[in-house]
Amino acid sequence: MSVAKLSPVVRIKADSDFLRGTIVQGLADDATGALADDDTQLTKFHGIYQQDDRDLRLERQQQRLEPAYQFMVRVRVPGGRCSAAQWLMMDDIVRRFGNGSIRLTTRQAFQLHGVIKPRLRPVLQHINDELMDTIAACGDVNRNVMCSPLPETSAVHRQVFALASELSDALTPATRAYSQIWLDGRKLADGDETDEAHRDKEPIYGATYLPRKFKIGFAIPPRNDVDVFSQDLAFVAVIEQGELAGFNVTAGGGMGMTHGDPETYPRLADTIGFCRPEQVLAVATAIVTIQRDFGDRSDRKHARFKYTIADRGLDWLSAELQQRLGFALAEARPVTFTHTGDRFGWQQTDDGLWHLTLFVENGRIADSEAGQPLTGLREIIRQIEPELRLTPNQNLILSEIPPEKKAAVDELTGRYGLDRYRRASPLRLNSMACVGLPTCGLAMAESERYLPDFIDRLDGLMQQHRLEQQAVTLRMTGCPNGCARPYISEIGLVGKAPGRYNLYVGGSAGGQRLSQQVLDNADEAEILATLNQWLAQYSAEKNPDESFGDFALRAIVLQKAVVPPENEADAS
Ligand code: SRM
Ligand code: SF4
Repeated sequence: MSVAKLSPVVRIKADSDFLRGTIVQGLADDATGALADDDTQLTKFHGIYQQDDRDLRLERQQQRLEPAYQFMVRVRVPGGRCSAAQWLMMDDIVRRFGNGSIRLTTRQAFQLHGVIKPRLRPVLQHINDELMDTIAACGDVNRNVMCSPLPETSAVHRQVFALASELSDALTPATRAYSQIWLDGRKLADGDETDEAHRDKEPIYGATYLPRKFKIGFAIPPRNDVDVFSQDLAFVAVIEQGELAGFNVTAGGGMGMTHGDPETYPRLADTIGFCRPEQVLAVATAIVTIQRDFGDRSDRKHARFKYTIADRGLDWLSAELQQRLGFALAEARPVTFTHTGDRFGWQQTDDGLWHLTLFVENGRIADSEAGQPLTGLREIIRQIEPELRLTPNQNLILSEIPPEKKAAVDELTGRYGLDRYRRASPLRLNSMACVGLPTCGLAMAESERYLPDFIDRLDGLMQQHRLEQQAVTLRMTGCPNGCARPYISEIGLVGKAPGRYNLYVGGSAGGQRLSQQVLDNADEAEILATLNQWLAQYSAEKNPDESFGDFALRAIVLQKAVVPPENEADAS
């Protein structure tokens, strides 16, 4: 490919001296709250997005002020596990340096919003002090590695989580830029900056990193909470006689698309074989380097691994993989997924410890006149010192609690109103919204701020049709990028313009099937009227145990003949 055809971001990366650019100079410039344009591409690799408060845009424009620049900082939490001390650090920094809220993401990470430029360094230093980091939380690299947070068999979970964690470390960029820029040259939590051999070489990524972001997840069936079919690469645990036999490997999933551009589309991953636990690192590294070498670097809209696979085919991938590995993947083994959602309330694992999954609506934890969940969690975590697990559905598990502390946890969660999981409808408990307005620069419609009200109204319809106990996955995004994975939910709403959404239905409860668009650019009244009609039909005509997604496919989507038959994935 000629240099002229490369996308501009490739040049920014190549010229950046391993992700440095002029970030240090930009931080020192107090004439503006922003960084240089090129540097805003580079800070993503450091887990930092430049944003502005979109609620204030017009007012600032009228006052001839620059936009209200602020930064979103994403903290990596491999497998979603963090300690009580790490949580308390996050609580402290959002109160002191952010907008007073912790945001749990759909990839089991933390986000804090509203950090102004002079506070970026202190924030990253506090995060580093608790042995966490933000490097590679965003950017054209492997992102936060996901892992089912609460499988019932604790020994298998420990093994799978250990692999997810090891892989996360192996794929972390090696550049010292992060440490030099943000930590004033201090050592990265577990890095070694004195080692010349590792200095500013990127053995896996190279100087221009990957063509685009890359995402990996580990699932433990029957849970598909990490939504394996939406990941660039995923490992599905195969458990035989209670032991971890290995993993089915899936590749080429992705959600993002652009309205009106048929060259872009959500794609389900394909199952490409089986590997043993000790082969995971090699397989992942080989796949990442295949995407590094063959991914499209000319068009960022066509640069995800899903397009590399769609263009070149699975036979090509298998051959390339075998050549790099020196062995072929074995045949995939049977596995079954039943659900993508979280199981709320208390669960005990086979080591005798208890885990309490709390519902966090759209992942946002902030104190307000309506309640004090942030403060409540701080008190519980100080007193009980649980391990915390962030779920792939934006919820939170107070984990590893000994039986004698259970009653105290119940009392505290009740006192601070953190026990909504006991009262909320199954529809709400299975819902997710992306961040959207006012911070996301790409949002076309509201999502996080709007979904709770929309659910109030949809809950009313569910009751009317005697479906109030029915769990249906409902996901909303403010644009077609798919951050809440709406294209594999049973009901998906994808923002198109203020107050207007495309409606998708027909995804499966286990996340193996893409949903199909049934309404375009519809307002709330049209969406609710349409769903009302289908819920009535579902209530009257569904087969025993038939999910809304399966019914919608059979009775709505296929009747309209809009679904291509190949839109179903199989993990085995
Ligand atoms: Fe996302 C971009 C938020 C998970 C697909 N995503 C963004 C940005 C950074 C907007 C931007 O580029 O300026 C959003 C920041 C909003 C804000 O104000 O905080 C954003 N994405 C999120 C989060 C916080 C949504 C949430 O509500 O939890 C999730 C953070 C995950 C994490 O911890 O790493 C988040 N994003 C996802 C997912 C779901 C997943 O990974 O499982 C997807 C779909 C899967 C996929 O990647 O295909 C996703 N985000 C995108 C895309 C479309 C990528 C594509 O291939 O087209 C963009 C836009 C882009 O990259 O150009 C995007
Ligand atoms: Fe922003 Fe769109 Fe992602 Fe929502 S789906 S957070 S609006 S990029």
